[in-house]
Amino acid sequence: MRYLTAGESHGPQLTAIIEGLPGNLPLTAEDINTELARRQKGYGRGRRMQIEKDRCNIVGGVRHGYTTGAPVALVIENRDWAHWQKIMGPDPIESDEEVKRTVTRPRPGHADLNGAIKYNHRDMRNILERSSARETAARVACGAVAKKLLDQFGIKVAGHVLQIGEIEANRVEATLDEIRRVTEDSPVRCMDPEAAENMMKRIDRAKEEGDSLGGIVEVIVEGVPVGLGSHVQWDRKLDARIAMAVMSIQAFKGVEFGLGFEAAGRPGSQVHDEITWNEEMGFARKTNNLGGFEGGMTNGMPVVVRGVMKPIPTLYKPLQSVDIDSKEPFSASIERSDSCAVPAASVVMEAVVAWEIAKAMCDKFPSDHMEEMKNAVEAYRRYTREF
Ligand code: EPS
Repeated sequence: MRYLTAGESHGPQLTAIIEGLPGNLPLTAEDINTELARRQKGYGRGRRMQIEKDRCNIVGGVRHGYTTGAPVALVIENRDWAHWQKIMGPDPIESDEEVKRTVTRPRPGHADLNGAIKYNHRDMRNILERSSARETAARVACGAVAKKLLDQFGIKVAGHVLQIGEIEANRVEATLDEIRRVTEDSPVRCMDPEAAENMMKRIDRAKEEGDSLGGIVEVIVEGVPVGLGSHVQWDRKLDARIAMAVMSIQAFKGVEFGLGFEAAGRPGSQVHDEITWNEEMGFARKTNNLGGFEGGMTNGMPVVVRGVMKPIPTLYKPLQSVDIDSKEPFSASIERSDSCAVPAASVVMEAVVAWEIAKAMCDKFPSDHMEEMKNAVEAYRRYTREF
């Protein structure tokens, strides 16, 4: 199973094609739209989110509410395209025609300069339009399809925000359903209400100061069978694949599982999770310090993964850079931007983690249709319980 996305931030639309889904998976545009709406919320977003109201059109691979087994094609229109048609249109232009909103001043921390050098563009709009986090709408759409698949097997995914700027949330004991419910009502998708208030105040201050904020997001997946991924080859380790998926989210700079970096400071006796067994459940672990992975394989405990997002590079408080034409130093020009997109990133991270788990399920239980896959998963779950 794989997907590709295409489309620019201010182009006509985002497009995604998903290949390899089993037939007979129930799927509607509404399933996807619910997730798209979740991504659009969040304290700290800029004015663009008032323009967009993301809706997904399914334009291939689904008929009468079920996948057919053919590639699933998804389209999300950019409403803002109406204002950008001349600037972003695909047709050739006259050589003397002035191109509006040409970008020659790279933002520190953005893809602008590296991309311009790599692809030989004097207008960095050719880079920033695609590197923009607008693309995450397409990934959330694909993640919604993955969640729908996981749902068939009782596998649940939830994300929440642990930190924005220097404000850290206290750990709250909660079930996955509680996390889903509470974060949906929190403007910063945080389980700790006091920290949430402080996060919002901190975002207000960053906005006033023309600055931006990053943070930490945690995603938890429950109901995952033992043995997804494999220890036998480096690129089959599922934790490694999830790490790549998380790092591929725009602005993400770090990933950890379970205790993560904290494990470095503890002796082994306080890191490794003791093994238990009972008749009903089979094997389990007393704790989950390793975040659901041993040897690149799931161990049946919840997958717990955290991602670090850097602050968005588009700043109202300009940093120093150099114009690529004049080579003169300048203070970066001011562009419309979000001051904090960490709450939205929580939804994006859920999507990419869900995708990797769904893909690993399809790798382990290759099936042409859902009935076949359900039988295979059920038989395997029985086998693991009885092992
Ligand atoms: C983004 C800049 C802003 C964000 C955008 C990502 O857009 P604009 O340049 O149009 O103001 O709003 O995010 C989205 C459009 C989105 O859907 O998340 C950027 O440069 O990455």
